[in-house]
Amino acid sequence: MERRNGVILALDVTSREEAIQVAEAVRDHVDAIKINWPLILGAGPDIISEMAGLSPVICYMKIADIPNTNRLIVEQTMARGAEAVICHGFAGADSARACVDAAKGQVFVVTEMSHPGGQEFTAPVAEKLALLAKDVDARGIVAPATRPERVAELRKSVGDLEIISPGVGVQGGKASDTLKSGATYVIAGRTIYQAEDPREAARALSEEARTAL
Ligand code: OMP
Repeated sequence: MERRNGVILALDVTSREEAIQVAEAVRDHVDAIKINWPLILGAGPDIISEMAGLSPVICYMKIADIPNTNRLIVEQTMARGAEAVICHGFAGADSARACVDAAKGQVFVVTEMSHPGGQEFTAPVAEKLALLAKDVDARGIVAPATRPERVAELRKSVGDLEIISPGVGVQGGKASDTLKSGATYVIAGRTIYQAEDPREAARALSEEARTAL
């Protein structure tokens, strides 16, 4: 994917029709679409291929299993046309490495999560998770747009790895602050797909984001 707007759409709708409608409306203003369990369970796994026909796709399968199961999940996902996957690091370096091998490097490792509960267990080990991402040669990390100061700190740990940051809009994060703090892309879901005019919401967000690239 190419960084034209600095925005990734989190497409957490549950119907195939709505997913296609929103994706077609906003795809000029986002650089990729992130697909999570709600859409995969609602529309079936072939939605990954369908979306990949419209935009680069990143899949957040919350992968956090033993290495062999991680490999099987990632192989199934990549075979459907995903560009990258997101995995958790807390299952250990061998589990994350299995994802990296199966995705040929196209893996983002979750560090500190963006919601309030992310401060309970993920924040204290976020730097370790970021270093793990570097050790296993991942493409990048996931860090919280709700805490731009943490994005800046995690940027120091990962050097030139990519940082994708969820939490913009409804969760309270601001795209330009997050990008200025070192994120490569921000991730936004409800603030786009629940807007009265998703295309206009995506256009406005990408305009703000581009000022900070
Ligand atoms: P909105 O809150 O609607 O913008 O959606 C955010 C998206 O990012 C959802 O798909 C979440 O599952 C995802 N996400 C977080 O919100 N916080 C995190 O720490 C990690 C993720 C993620 O890795 O995608």
